[in-house]
Amino acid sequence: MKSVCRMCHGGCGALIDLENGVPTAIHGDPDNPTSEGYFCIKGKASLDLLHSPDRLTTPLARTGPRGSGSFEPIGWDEALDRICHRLTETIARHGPESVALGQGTDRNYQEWVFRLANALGTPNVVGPAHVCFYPRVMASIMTYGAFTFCDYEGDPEVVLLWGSNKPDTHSDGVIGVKLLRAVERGSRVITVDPRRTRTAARSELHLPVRPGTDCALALGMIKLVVDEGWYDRDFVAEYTTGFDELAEHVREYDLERVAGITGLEPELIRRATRAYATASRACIEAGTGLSQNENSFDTHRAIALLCALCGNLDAPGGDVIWEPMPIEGRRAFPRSDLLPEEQARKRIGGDRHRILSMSGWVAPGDLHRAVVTGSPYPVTSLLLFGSNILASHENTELVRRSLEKLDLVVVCDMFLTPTARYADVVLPVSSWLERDQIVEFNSYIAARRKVATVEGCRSDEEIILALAERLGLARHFFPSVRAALDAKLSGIGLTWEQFTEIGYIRNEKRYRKYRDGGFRTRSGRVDLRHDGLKAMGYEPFPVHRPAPPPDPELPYLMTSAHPRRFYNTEFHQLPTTARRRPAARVTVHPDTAKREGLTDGDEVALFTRAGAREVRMTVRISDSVAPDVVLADAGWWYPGESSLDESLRSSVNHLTSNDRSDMQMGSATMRGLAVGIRRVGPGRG
Ligand SMILES: Nc1nc2c(c(=O)[nH]1)N[C@H]1C(S)=C(S)[C@@H](COP(=O)(O)OP(=O)(O)OC[C@H]3O[C@@H](n4cnc5c(=O)[nH]c(N)nc54)[C@H](O)[C@@H]3O)O[C@H]1N2
Ligand SMILES: Nc1nc2c(c(=O)[nH]1)N[C@H]1C(S)=C(S)[C@@H](COP(=O)(O)OP(=O)(O)OC[C@H]3O[C@@H](n4cnc5c(=O)[nH]c(N)nc54)[C@H](O)[C@@H]3O)O[C@H]1N2
Ligand code: SF4
Ligand SMILES: [Mo]
Repeated sequence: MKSVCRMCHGGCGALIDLENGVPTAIHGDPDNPTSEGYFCIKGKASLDLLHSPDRLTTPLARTGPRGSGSFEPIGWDEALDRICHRLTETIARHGPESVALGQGTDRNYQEWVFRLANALGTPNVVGPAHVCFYPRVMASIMTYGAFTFCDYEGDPEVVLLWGSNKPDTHSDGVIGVKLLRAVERGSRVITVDPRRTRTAARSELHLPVRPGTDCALALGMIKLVVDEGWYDRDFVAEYTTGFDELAEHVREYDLERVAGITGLEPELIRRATRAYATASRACIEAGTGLSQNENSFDTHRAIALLCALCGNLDAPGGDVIWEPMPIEGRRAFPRSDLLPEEQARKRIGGDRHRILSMSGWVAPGDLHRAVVTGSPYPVTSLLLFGSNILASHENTELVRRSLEKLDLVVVCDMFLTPTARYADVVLPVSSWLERDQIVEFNSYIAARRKVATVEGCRSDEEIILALAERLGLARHFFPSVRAALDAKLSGIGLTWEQFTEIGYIRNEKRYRKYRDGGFRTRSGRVDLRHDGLKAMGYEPFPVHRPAPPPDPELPYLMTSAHPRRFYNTEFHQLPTTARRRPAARVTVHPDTAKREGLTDGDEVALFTRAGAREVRMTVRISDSVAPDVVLADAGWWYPGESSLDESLRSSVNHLTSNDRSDMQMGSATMRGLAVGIRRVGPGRG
């Protein structure tokens, strides 16, 4: 049976062998036109996930204190009735905004979560959007009126991987395989990353930037492009606003100063800028390495400006504006029209992180503070659909206090995660092999097929339909998931049944669409200067905000990356992925190891301010990071530990906080955080 893998964001074609209706093996589908048979270690762990003995298979109701992990099994009807009874009570008392919904990393049911929120009338959906993809999405939308993706099939001369480790984090057919093919056909790669990744080591140029300083680098590159005349004069004249003022704005970002801020050689910055700006076709893959600090939105906006200036916007081999297929998908399915304007205005943090709020999300720090303080109004309930927030949201201590204060916590998950232990009701969900879904990417849509059943589990879509019905919202939904899939496809004249026979439809790509009708911005052009941002109280041009002065007690800049074998906080209980990585790792330079008396494999404590929790990790010594940088694994928890503290002992978000966050998006500083390091003893494994 053919399906589409969902062990990461990717969408590799999967072939599943079935014996008597039970999946027994899984491989990459060589006939899939995007992934061409590629299948990674996470994909291969899919059957571990399907058959994991740790899977939850019945709803659970809490019997002990929050966090204790004491539950009793209950039936589905009872669980759903209990939840809806409590929700109805809180909505009657405090209004629908007292109910927050939560979603983790983007999954193919995200639009269902937003539809439920909109139908309920709550503007509060919390998630990691602020530190993930949305700083880039919103910078792009604010600048071009649309979102772009790298056109690897258009044979870029230069690919700039900027805070993005795509070959490891998106090795799939949507990005990784296409990038690889482009490189095979001659694309040159430039990598901007504090760490010498496998890709950085093979790149034509590697810029080992100091964590958190990319905004200064981007502004310095813009200045070079302007000064050297490396920009596309015709495009700038005809399709942009504010060029002269931008040229004036970047004057203070001269090469020497930018080199000082970023720790890079001036000549290296110049070579990289020249290579990118003078290439006839070039694209920028701007990743999460840029989205987790107080400059996140302005960094992505500066990069968006650089792309436009150099004439690479919507150009072959450049950054191409996405035109979604006419299905009822990510854009239309959430039904934002159902949320009354006066409710939308109540979105928590909407007055602080306005650009994030425009995208419909609430930043975790804003939500948890509101829960704990009761201000600006009571938030009493949290329904989480696939998010282990005690490990993934910044500021773990605040998250824990919030989970303790809430009247109702519901967690839909496959496993009893640390977050699920805090729930009043846990609902067991199905894995991707147990679901019918439409998978929507920029380059194609495809059918994910239900090939297995784990008794007792339901999909998020089924749970949302059941909740909607009990809450009297059925009129905004569908009689079944199948009916919803049919409705989603009606725009292309197919039913789900017909679509599964085709399996895969490619999206047509068109270049330079702005030539008929301009850009979808207020001016119809690319707003280099953005007056809308100014009206909201922000700078009309990107500005680099420097880090606080160094603290001798906390001499290292900690950053992190998403690990190759795991997926955010997932797969730590699966034999295929967890076998060779029993503990979280922090990479330190040999000079650091010498100064701190560390040997490879030691257990160390990472710490920030006095009195705050420490994080325990295993040391790996390598000169792939600079002497003042340490790189810690993100997203760790230990499923086998019965104590919550032990289970979360390597979770880096004990160290992160909301002290320095991005003004527009609320992005927390997870990369470029000052820490100290101390040897604890020999390693645990
Ligand atoms: N310090 C630091 N923190 C980070 C990051 C970082 O780099 N550094 N990265 C950030 C980023 S980019 C992201 S996206 C977030 C990720 O944060 P989250 O999305 O919260 O990721 P996970 O914690 O892995 O949560 C996924 C949970 O959903 C469950 N799950 C999997 N599939 C399904 C499903 O189909 N339905 C349901 N209901 N549950 C499912 C999994 O078992 C898991 O417990 O973390 C952010 N936090
Ligand atoms: N295998 C695997 N794949 C994943 C995930 C996973 O957990 N595992 N998570 C998924 C999710 S939710 C996301 S958002 C994406 C993220 O995918 P990417 O965008 O590739 O993000 P990361 O791997 O988090 O970080 C990219 C690179 O940024 C570097 N970096 C760290 N700090 C800085 C900095 O200050 N500046 C610059 N320029 N670079 C920096 C890191 O060393 C890393 O190599 O991956 C997705 N794919
Ligand atoms: S890259 Fe992603 S989609 Fe492809 S096999 Fe691996 S986990 Fe699955
Ligand atoms: Mo993410």
